[in-house]
Amino acid sequence: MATAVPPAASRIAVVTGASGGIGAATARRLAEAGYRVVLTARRKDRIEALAEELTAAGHSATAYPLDVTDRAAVDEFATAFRTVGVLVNNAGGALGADPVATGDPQDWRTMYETNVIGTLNLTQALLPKLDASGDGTVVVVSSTAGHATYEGGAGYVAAKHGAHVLAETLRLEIVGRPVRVIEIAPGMVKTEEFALTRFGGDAEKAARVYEGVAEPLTADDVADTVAWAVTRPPHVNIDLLVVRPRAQASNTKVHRETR
Ligand code: 8X3
Repeated sequence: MATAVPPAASRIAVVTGASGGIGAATARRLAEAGYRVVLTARRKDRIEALAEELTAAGHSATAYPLDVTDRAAVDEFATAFRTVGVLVNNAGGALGADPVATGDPQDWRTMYETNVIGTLNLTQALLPKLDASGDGTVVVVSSTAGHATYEGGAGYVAAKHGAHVLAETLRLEIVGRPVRVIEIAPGMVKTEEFALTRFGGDAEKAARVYEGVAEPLTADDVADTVAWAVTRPPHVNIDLLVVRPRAQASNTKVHRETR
């Protein structure tokens, strides 16, 4: 017999990296779906502003400043909850686009820390609470970089492969428990910060990533897939959802319009 979907209203959804881009858009979507959203990110002012905006719109939203790589802080954060319905591991990002021959090892380390260890920290700390909810969902927002490589991408690709493996392995290990593990792997998404951060604030280099691409995905396009996957009935596990703009056939095959 199909299990009824528990009402979102009483359920908490924690979103990491909620200060902008996909994280902020996902928090909005989940709030609209009725979840009590908890926004986390390092930038307190941004998550507080979003929490206020969502609250003013009649949703339930709170902000909790958090660095996902700080395990002690993550453990302390977890004590705030008895149960958690949804954890969206979105915090992460890319640094640099150098070839393997010249890439900065510190960038590689930082990417591993944020994309993999950050996801590990939150998942470990909240897994008992997700279990306790009776119907928990862990979402890992990975990337198409977690599935295939491209020149200049190795540091980020390695980290995102790590996030992908974490999701796959966790799903095997906790089967039988009331927690789903969903991986959403977006391709080219144009957000205000992803490419800018990758290129150390160089706006020209950042703009080149999307040059001639008619319609890269937006943060909301990805948030829509996260919300869709999360709101399926509890027995339905969307293991992996790859989402790209129509103009992108693979990580290395992108249609660019020339003027
Ligand atoms: C973002 C996709 O192509 O920049 O996660 O690696 S890509």
